[in-house]
Amino acid sequence: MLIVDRSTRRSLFFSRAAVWKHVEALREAGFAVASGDEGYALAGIPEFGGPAVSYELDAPFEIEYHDAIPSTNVRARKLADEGATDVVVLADKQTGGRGRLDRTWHSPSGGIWLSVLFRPDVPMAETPVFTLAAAVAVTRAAREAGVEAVIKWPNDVLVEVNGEERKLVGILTEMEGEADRASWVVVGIGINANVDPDALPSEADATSLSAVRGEPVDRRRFTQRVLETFDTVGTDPDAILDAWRAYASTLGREVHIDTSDGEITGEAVDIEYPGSLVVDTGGERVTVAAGDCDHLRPL
Ligand code: BT5
Repeated sequence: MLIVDRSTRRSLFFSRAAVWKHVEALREAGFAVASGDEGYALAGIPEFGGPAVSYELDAPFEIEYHDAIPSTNVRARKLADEGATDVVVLADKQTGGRGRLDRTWHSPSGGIWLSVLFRPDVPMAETPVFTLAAAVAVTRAAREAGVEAVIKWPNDVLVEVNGEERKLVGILTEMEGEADRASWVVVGIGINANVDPDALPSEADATSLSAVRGEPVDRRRFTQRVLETFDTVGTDPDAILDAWRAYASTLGREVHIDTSDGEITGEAVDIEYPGSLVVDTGGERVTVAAGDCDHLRPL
């Protein structure tokens, strides 16, 4: 059977049975393949799933998809222990999703729950920059989908609904290694995509892309855009910081931050590599590496 590779224009020869086997595999993965006199043609891509996200993905990640899994971060950490890299664990639903400090992350079906496992050549202390990169990637994808998302330091993506900021995305970055070099990094990103906000905890002040848009988002494309931006922006610290500043709702706001060393209140004035917030407390400028942040009132 003659097949023409469109990119190289070379003709390839396969047996009819080999082609049929591939077409059947595509159909089993949910792709619609039409057959006619001219041969086979791709007629439909599944809404979500591993093959769907891999198809035309412009980023070097292998996708491991699960309809349901306890936690994509836990699975990615296991893959890290086994030596894997450049893998994205993706799920439609999590049954044991985790936030920071072992908080629960609600992950009903219809969301985009994913963890990116990679092995960057950076010291451990610089890994917070990947949380910023993930926030930038999701915010950009949300804006492309018509949702005016903003970033709240350090790890939330929010959107304003009726004058109130509601949480759309949470990010949990985990890593292991020696001080001078991380062995692996797992960036977990939880996106309330096509989820009914009533299925999320009321105290979380959460919303979803579908609730804000009034219609579902294309989860395949959205996931691809997040991974593509994460892959390109993630290697350029200046680009990350510039994009982060442009999307941040925290800068210029009065904030209250709970840190392991105590509480800080003041005006958030800048972000510094690799992800510290600079707060003007009135008397001095304090650099905060980590903490739980509340936006007080607009300045
Ligand atoms: C986070 O923690 O925001 C990080 C969440 C990371 C979730 C992803 S999903 C893929 C990967 N696999 C995992 O197991 N985790 C990652 P934190 O800042 O600690 O916020 C947690 C708080 O957010 C909870 O205490 C709730 O109040 C609230 N919350 C829980 N589920 C939520 C949801 N779906 N949407 C918005 N808020 C939620």
